[in-house]
Amino acid sequence: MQHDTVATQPIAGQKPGTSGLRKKTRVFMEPHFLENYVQSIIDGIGGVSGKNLVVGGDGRYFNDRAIQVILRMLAANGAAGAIVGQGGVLSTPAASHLIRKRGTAGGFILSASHNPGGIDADFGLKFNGANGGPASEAVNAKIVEATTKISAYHITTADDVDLNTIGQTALGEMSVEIVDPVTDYAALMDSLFDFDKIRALFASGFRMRFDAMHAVTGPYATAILEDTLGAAKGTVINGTPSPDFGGGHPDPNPVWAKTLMDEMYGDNAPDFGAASDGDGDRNMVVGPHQYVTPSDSLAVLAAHAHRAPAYAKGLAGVARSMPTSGAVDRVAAAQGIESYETPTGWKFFGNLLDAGRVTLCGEESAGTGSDHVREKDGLWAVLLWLNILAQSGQSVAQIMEALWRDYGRCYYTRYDFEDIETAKAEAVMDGLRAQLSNLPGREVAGLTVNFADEFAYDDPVDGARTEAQGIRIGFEGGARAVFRLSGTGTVGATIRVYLERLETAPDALSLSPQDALAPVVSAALTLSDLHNLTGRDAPNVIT
Ligand code: VG1
Ligand code: CO
Repeated sequence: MQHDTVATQPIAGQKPGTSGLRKKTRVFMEPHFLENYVQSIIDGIGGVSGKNLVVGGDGRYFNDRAIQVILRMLAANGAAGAIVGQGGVLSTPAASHLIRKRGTAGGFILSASHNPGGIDADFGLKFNGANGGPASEAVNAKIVEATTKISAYHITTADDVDLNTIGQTALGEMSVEIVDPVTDYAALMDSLFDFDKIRALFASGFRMRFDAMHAVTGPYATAILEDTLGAAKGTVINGTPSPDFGGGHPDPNPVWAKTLMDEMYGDNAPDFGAASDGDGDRNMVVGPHQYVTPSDSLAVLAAHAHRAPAYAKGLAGVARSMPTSGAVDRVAAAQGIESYETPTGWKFFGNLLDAGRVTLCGEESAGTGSDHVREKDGLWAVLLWLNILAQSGQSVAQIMEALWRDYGRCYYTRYDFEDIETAKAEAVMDGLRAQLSNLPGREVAGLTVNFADEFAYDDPVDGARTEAQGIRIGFEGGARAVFRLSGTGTVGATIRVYLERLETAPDALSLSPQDALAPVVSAALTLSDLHNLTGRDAPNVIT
């Protein structure tokens, strides 16, 4: 078999500090673009000679073509073997599990996650390491460096590999194994949860709706919820993955999962609703007439995880990303376990999980997970919720009421200002940065600032320091506003404003989140001067 070496120049343009690359699909499809980035990953991780790697993606437009290129490049670069999800499909948590289970050197995951798919939408590619998690900051830095130095890539000339037939094949010297994407993942879920209890819950008439949003979790959710656990046929909606996610935005939040929200807030709502994102690592949970914020969901899982077999011995510790509300900290404090605050992005949980310091972790952006894999895991969170509901006999409303009564309620919302000119977004952040030291003691919108800083993180395991991870402004009484720029957008800059307010008084636990947060919103917008600096008077998305 012939291997070609093709001369190229640095074009990938991965920004330092980011994991993987997300770009417009058409950019990935430009001649040599994908090849250029794949070779940069291979060079950045020290080559793939003799290594085994997992390859799979969320099935979005260009997934199958990109996988053929990656396989031909792995073969040309001397890889021993590739394990590929049938049809080129693997959810991100399933890929993480496969890397761990098969002990591979890592894997290539093709996804732009919650970003829309299609030829005019977004595509993405990232590398996960041998622990199954997103490449560490150190490995990412090497990949970024490789993108700036690349001068050639290696590729095999060969026909396409048949990705649809399960079994062993080969591409030149490299073995290729096509595996069922669901089997291993479903077995892992079975090992963590009490499937008999959940089966009994469904058998008792418990009704659920799971919105797979035309994305990768459809086959996983159908196999596990309907075929294994006995949920009624039709429990899973939008369950057939499509290359453009049915023209939708596969982001499980109240705005984009509107079909599900309408049903859960309508007459005769099911007992439990959930949704997942493009690549299956995020989850949204909603009870009848009751949206559960991801920050609260993490706190619920921490408070009740012991009800599931895998966590019956209790948790080693928990971790949350900095913008996530403090709800889980309050649960951890009550259990006498450590709660870590990390920068945004799952890669920062990796060391804590590997070192056994934490069992559960989560982010306000609808990501929760545990030490069972090294990615957030949408369906896992839904199954843990189901296990908790089945074992406790409580409803979502009862679980939430008890959480707020026992630990106080962290009202929470996030405002996203999208597609802002980069210079204007930087001006907002610079403006805040410049006033940080003058803020403590200042009163804004009836709230007094008690601390203000720019978040930096010292990894407790390897000591690595990560700076400039968002601006935090705390107010007396436990309210907080956080500002940061998104690292996953593909057009302009996105400013995220995270707003939170803690209430512990029994008569303040059932306010409307909007009313409860109004003063924090007003303080945040005043302090940042966001409207003037960006010309935007309203966020694009409120979650
Ligand atoms: C967003 C979320 C962050 C999440 C990241 C990847 O990042 O805020 O919490 O880890 O997406 O999630 P940013 O930088 O845009 O705020 V996924 O499901 O898109 O891989
Ligand atoms: Co995702």
